[in-house]
Amino acid sequence: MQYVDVFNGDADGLCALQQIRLATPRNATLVTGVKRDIALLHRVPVRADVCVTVLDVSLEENRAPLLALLQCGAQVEYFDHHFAGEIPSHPGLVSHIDTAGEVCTSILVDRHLGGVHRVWAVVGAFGDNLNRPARQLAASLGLDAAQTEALRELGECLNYNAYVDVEADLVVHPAVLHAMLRPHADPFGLMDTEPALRVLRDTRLQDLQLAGAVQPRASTPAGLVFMLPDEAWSRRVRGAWGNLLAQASPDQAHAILALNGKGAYVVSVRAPVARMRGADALCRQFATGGGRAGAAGINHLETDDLPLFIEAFGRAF
Ligand SMILES: [Mn+2]
Repeated sequence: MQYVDVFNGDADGLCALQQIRLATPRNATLVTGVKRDIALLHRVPVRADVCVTVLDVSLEENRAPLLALLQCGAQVEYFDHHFAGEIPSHPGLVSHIDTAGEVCTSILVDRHLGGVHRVWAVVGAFGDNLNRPARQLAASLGLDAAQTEALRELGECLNYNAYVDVEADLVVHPAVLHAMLRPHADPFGLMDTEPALRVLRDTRLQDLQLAGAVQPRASTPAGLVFMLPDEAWSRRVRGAWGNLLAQASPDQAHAILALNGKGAYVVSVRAPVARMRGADALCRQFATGGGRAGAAGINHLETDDLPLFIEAFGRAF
């Protein structure tokens, strides 16, 4: 039997797999990538003697290769919290899918395992920005404030790593991170003893410092528009920096632009935290825009359309 572990390379995917492999050690082939690389199942060989564990990637996005595997006689166990569409009914598939708001894959695995490696579910939930459930799980373990804070930092650093567009911008490949975490049932102290994690922590801090020195490109009564240089650190920092800006100035909207590698801008917009609305409506005025009321984006804004965007931003909030 060939075992394959397919997992999202972010904190939630890593911490879901960590719990499973601590509970059931198994030498599996790893299939993973950056956070937005979610079509992963097509990389698994379609054979009857393959046993696949899938973590934290949408079933809907992986439906065709999943059906091919099941039809071929493979065994698949699937844990996820993203949109799934109709879940196939097949004797080869065991699914643990829950798309409720305050759930992530690490929490689903924690439920499945009866909490035996819950400390890693706390790390995964913090990484997926689910602070309330993460703190509840930490409290159920009797962790104090400093321990909880250490798990939050670990989760955020693991997540920071995966938040890039392409593998070339990763600080550490998620498969390498998995191998590094794997021997450790206890995450405390890892941040200080594992060189790769120290690199992640330092990189994140340096990137945030570089971003903090960038002056706004435009300032409107509604908020600020920033343009980041075309550098790897810009691509890593966008999401984390947007969150920090939003928290630091809750009455202001923020837009962060950077080149998208195709001669145009990619745009992230955050509505003012104090009134989480308007970001999606703004972005949908442009052909490749979309998202949620509080956080939205445009994948491809022609550089000539920058003044148009700034004007629309000023009116949107
Ligand atoms: Mn997740």
